[in-house]
Amino acid sequence: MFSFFEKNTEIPTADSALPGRAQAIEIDSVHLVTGNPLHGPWPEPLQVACFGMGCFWGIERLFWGLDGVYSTAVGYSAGHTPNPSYEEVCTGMTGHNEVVQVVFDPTVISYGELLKHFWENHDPTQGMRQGNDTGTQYRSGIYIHSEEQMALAKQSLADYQLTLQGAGFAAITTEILAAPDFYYAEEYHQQYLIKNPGGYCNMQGTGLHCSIPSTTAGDSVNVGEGS
Ligand code: MHO
Repeated sequence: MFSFFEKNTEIPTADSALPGRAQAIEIDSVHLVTGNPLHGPWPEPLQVACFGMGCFWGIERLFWGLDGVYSTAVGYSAGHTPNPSYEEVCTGMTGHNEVVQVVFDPTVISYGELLKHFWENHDPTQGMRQGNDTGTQYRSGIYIHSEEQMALAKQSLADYQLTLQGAGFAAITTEILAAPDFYYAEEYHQQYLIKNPGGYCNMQGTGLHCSIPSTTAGDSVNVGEGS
């Protein structure tokens, strides 16, 4: 549909972004794979992580398959437009990224382990693109929910940058932001690859190993400072 045009590679300003709407998209309440709720509030000790790694269909499947992951959902985040539609996100005029919200039990899988899966399953050096998918909605992003997540994200970025550099890759373009609003994507996008077995999956890593980050107690970081 957009093949004759260069897809937008600049995030619009809040003023130039599409206006969106107050009404949230309604989606089913139960995850088709885990059987758990798609919406919070989440019982203790569950925590929330959020990642942008390109087209969200394959990325959601990656995370729902991990031990300790309670629920996942796909949505739009890190842009300006409230409650956007997929078509609006595809215009590049919402500023949103395609993201996966991961609800996990940290006593079974750590945030550091989720980060390892994040880095190893996409190419974080591609800017406003992931493989064949081009545009600001395919950028690499980590949207953190706590200072601990921020510290681990920054540490793992620095470590993985060295690994990538050693293999001849360019600089990491991943954005690390204090979790912006998360808007659920339309029902047909939720657990898409269960509804459409054999459907499009553009998940491709660099093939380079990432070690699991660990922070020392007392690390002090500024949430929202960026990477
Ligand atoms: N190239 C894919 C991307 C889908 S994804 C949800 C398509 O246009 O169908 O961005």
